[in-house]
Amino acid sequence: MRCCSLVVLVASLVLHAGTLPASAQIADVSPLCADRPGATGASPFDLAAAEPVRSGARSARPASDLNCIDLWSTTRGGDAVGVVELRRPWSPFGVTVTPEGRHRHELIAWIDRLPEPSDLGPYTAYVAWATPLSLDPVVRLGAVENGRNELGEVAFNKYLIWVTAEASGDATERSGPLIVRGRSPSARMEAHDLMALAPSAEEGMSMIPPDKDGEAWPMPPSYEGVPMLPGVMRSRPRVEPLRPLPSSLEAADIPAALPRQMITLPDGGTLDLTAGFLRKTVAGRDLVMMGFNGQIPGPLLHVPEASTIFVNFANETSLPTAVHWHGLRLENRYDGVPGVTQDPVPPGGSFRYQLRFPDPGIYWYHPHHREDVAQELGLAGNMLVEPLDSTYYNEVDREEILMLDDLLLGPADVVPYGDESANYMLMGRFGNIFLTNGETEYGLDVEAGEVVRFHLTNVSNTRTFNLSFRSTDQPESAPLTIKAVASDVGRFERESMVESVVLAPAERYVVEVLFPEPGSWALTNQVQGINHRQGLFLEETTVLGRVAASGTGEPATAHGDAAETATEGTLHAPHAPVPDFTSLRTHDAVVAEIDRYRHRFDAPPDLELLLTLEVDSLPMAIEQSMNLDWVYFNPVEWTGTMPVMNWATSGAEVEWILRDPRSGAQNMEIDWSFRVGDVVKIRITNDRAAFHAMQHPLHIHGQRFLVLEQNGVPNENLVWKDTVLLPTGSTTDILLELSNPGRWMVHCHIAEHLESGMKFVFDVEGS
Ligand SMILES: [Cu+2]
Repeated sequence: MRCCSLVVLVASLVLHAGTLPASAQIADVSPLCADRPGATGASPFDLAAAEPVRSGARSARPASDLNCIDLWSTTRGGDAVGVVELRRPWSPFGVTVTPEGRHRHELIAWIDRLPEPSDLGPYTAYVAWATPLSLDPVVRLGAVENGRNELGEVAFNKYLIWVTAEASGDATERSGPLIVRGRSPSARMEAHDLMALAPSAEEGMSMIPPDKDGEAWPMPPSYEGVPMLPGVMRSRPRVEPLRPLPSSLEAADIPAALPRQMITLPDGGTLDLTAGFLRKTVAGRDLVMMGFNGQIPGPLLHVPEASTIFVNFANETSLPTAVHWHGLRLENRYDGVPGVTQDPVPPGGSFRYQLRFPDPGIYWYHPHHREDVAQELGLAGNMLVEPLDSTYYNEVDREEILMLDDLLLGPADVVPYGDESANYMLMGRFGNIFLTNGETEYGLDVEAGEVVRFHLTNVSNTRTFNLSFRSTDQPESAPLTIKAVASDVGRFERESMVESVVLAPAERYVVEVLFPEPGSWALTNQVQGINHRQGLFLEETTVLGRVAASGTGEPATAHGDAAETATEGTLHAPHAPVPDFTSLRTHDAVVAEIDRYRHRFDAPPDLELLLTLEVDSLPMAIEQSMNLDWVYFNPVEWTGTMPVMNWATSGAEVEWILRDPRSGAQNMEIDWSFRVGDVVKIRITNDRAAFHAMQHPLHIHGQRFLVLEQNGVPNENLVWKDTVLLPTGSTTDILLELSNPGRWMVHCHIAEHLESGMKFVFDVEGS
């Protein structure tokens, strides 16, 4: 739809830059920011160059505007100009944030044409500073000069960069005149002009009938503290509501949910697994949900590495379904993707799966047919694949398998889903109730000094978590240090210490935590949402559970779900003293395995993908409001601050797209084919110019891959993955190993994006 104007505008920008004399360009600016006006030497007074897409031609906005800060001169600075790259410091995760969820950036500034400081007055040096828009505090970044300057790390939400002339390069407080300055990309967000929007909001109403069936759609929960525009408030989804329930005959026999059971299976073992309805009380509502074997989460399958098991699956729900075994490099016909590897299992039907587990680690299983409905209603379980090598992990005192989720509840029941297609199609369906292992409050008792290994899986439809352990006595103190050990398909090359864990839908991380002293720690999700209407960041802090560390030396007492403690008790290691928690292992076997591929890392990409979306016939109030949001997108949309707008969108208006830019094919038109043994480098660009750009956790079935670099910055500590978080406006290179023959799906793991069609299938022929 917007492709043609994109091409024309990009071309005109390139021509514009190309007409500048080469001598005016700043040398050696990173490729990420090379197209910025400061870098190309454009006049600082050429506002068209500074904001090239202000006049409705938004498709031309390059990703650099989310990752670079333009520096402009004040009158005193003359021709001085510059650009600052916001480079992500390395972390084990797809984005690097503080425990509060603020994005961390290393700032690298290229500055040119600064005059001699002494020409301006009694000054000898220039100093750079960063300050939030409140102007307090003003943080010294360091002395700067013409050329490249490393300014250290900044993690403010919205901020300004100043360069001032100072009497000394060592100045610790700013006192001299401002010479060049810039503002963070996020600082472009301003409060929406409600007066400008109001007429279009009313006008938009004629585009959407209030409701085809009277009041079939109850209004969804709002986001506390963020009111919506009146026009948006009157929008309704164009699809009918869907709330899967058992037939009235069956309803009386629906059992109450059971706690999760751990089922240990030997090589060759068989599991009977039934998806069905159950009753569960969540946050005071008595709900009919779904579960595997009557449990939420589903049974925890505990199997040895390199084993094969059989699963007799039966569908006793009212929806066609199938079970996908996420992350397993198994035989293709058991991958559980309806329409690709099998027919959907109808209500009352069954299917026998054969699973093999070539890789140790934590995996999970869930439906791959309307997963926006069935997975959210409770159909998800974990598989813990026990390594054959007893030294694979560190010695710890106990292991916990945590499934992180959220659920969207109205006053009495689950908010209905879309029938003909999913709704919440723009951002995905954020829940308003957090569930950890199916419960609103997770509890764990340990003894002070114990180390716990947590196997974390995010099974939510769209929410990305930022998890930390904070002292409940001193919530302002630094959170506990977390050791990142492994991710989706194995261990990192090297263990590393972090303060919080970023977990996108379908990703897994294995981490270890030392509870150093008696006390209580809150498992906390802390993120920065955006109040788009006011152009403000909004901190959201949610306590998901508590870990109590006793100092008495007595055995830990049961807490929380007693049955679960009993069934998973065999995972508790003996209380031997644990080796020094602060030591970090390098996993030589992982390094050696990846060494086979390193010669490919710097090769040009073999294939490319562009992640974008097309919208059609959106209600005008929503479209107008989103036009204003487009000025800035957070690398991650952490929470659902625009629930009504999001709720009113469905497949009728929104299509999320995976596009092969070389062929123009998109979604199921893409027909890549490979042979077993192929290794391909794929460059994935998350289109900043998309009408509503956001992150996508991209999942590749049946294979494994390495994340080589993001925005041109190499990944310095690799791990095999099956799902990668692609931040808004970023470019990510992955190296995909084709080890497993068959027809395999690639898709966004935001359940609603998948439902809108954001998927394709590639073929791998046997060698
Ligand atoms: Cu997506």
